[in-house]
Amino acid sequence: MSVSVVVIASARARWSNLSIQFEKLYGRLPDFIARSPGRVNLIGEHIDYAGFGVLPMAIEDDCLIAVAIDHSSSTVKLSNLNTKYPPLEFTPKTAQEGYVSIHPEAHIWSNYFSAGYRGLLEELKVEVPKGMLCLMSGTVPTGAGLSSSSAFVCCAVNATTKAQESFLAGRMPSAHELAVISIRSERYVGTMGGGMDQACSILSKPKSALFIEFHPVLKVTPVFFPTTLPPIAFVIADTLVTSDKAVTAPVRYNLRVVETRGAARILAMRLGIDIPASGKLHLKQVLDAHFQKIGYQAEGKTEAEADIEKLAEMDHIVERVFGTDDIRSGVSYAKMCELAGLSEDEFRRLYIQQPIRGDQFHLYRRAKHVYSEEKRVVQFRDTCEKAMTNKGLQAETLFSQLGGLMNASQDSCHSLFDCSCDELEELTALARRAGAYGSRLTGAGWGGATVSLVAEDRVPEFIACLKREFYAKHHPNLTGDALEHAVFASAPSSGAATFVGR
Ligand code: NG1
Ligand code: MG
Repeated sequence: MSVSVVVIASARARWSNLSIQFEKLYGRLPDFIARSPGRVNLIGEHIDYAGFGVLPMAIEDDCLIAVAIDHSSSTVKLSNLNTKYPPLEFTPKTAQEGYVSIHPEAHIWSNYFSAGYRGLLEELKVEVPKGMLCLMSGTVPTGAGLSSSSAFVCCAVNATTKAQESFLAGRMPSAHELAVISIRSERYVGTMGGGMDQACSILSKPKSALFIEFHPVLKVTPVFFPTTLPPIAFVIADTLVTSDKAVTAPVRYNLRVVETRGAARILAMRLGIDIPASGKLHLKQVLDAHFQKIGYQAEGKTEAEADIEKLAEMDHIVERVFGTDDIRSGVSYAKMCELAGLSEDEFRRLYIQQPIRGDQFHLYRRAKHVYSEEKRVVQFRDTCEKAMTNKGLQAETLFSQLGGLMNASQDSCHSLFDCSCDELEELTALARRAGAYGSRLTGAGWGGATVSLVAEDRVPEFIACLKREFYAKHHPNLTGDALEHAVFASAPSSGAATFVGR
C-alpha cells in the first residue's frame, strides 16, 4: 500500500507565473521563492495545545512568497497575486518596538506575514533588517481547516530568514528551530494555537505522514504506509462552510483552549499533583505527573500498550472527577474558578491570554475527548508501524482499522468537543456510504474540510458520488476548477523549502 500520488500539473506554471508577475510589479526578478505547504490532519484533533501528539500530513497546496532583497532600505512591500487582498508596505520599527504592529482584531490577511516576519526578527535579534519586496501566491483554501494561516506564517518566517541571511551568517536556524519560531509567531495573530500546523508545514518528509510530539520538546517521526499493499488515498472534501478561526476564536477555538487548561488544573489538584507557580500545566503533563507519582511500571508492555493503558486510566479519572451531576453538563466561569482554587481574576491572568466568551465550561466532555483522541492517535500510529512488518496483513483489515479510528475521532469531535457542524456530519456520513473506510473533519472544525480514507482504485467513483450527492445539491453553481479544488485526493508533500534560481 502506498499513498496515492496526484501530480498537480499546474505547479510549474504557477512558479514561473509568479516570477513574471513579480517582474511586472517590481521591475526585477525575485532572488528566491519560499514555499510552505498546508496540511491535512489525519487524526488527533484539538489535542496539540493539550500537549499531546498528532498525526497530520503536508499537502500539495501551499503558500509561495517570491522575494527580492532590497539592500538600499529596510522597507517591506508585500502584494498578493490575488488582488482582492490589498498590498502592505511598512518600514520596520526598532527591535524594542517590535518591528511591525499587528492588530489581530483587524483580521487582515497580511497579519500572517507580519507575524512570521516579526517572530523571526525578534527571535534572532536582527538589528537592521534588509528590505524585502514580496509577492505571495497561495493555493490552500482559507477557512477550510487545511491550515492556510500556518502555511503563510511559516512561509513568511522562511522568506525572512533567507532575506536576512547575511546578518545571520553562521547561525542560520535549523528547520526544527524555524518550526518552533513559527509556532510562537502565529500567536501574534491572536489564536492560542498548539503547534501541529507549523511543525507539519516545516518538518514533513516526502511520502509520509508526520507524528508530532510537543512535550517535553518538539519531536517529529515520519509515519509510513506499507508499499506492499494496494494503495490508499486520503481524499479532502471541503464543506465550503468557512470557519475563520481568527474571527471566531473567542467563542470557539480559544474557549476550548481555556476549557482544557481549566480541566488540567482541576484534575491536577484532585490528583495531588504539584502545580508550577506559573500555573502552566496541560492535560499531557497531568498524565505524566500522575503516573510518575504512582510509580507506574510498564512491565514488558510496548510503549504504545503502556500509553493506551495510561490514557484509559485517565478516562476513568475524568469520570470520577468531572462525571458528577454538578459538573458533567458544564459549569459557569465562577464555578470553574472555584474548582480551580483561584479567584476569577487570577484564573484570567494565568490561563486567558486572548478574549473569550462563554457561559458554560465543559470540563468533563473536553477532557474526555482529549484523552480518548490521543488514544486513537497512538493506535493509528501503532497500526501503521506494525503494518510495515506484518507480511500476512490484508489491506481490508488495515484500512478498516484505520478508518474505524477516524470515524471514532469524528464522533468524539461531534459529541464531546462540539467542533463539528451539520455540513461536516452530512459529508462524513455520505463519505462512509460512498465507500470510505473512515471520514472525519480535519483541522479546527466548525466547518472546513473533511478527510476520508479510500482505497485508491475507488477514488474516482468516490469523488463522483460526493459531487453528485453533496456539491450538486448544496452548491449547484460550483463547477470547473472551483469544484476540483473543493474535493480532491492529496499525496503527502514535503515540508517548507526555499528555492533560489530563476
Ligand atoms: P486550523 O484548522 O488551521 O484552524 C487549528 C490549530 C492547530 C490545532 C487544530 C485542531 C493553529 C495555527 N492551528 O488548526 O494547532 O489545534 O486547530 O486540532 O492554531
Ligand atoms: Mg489555521
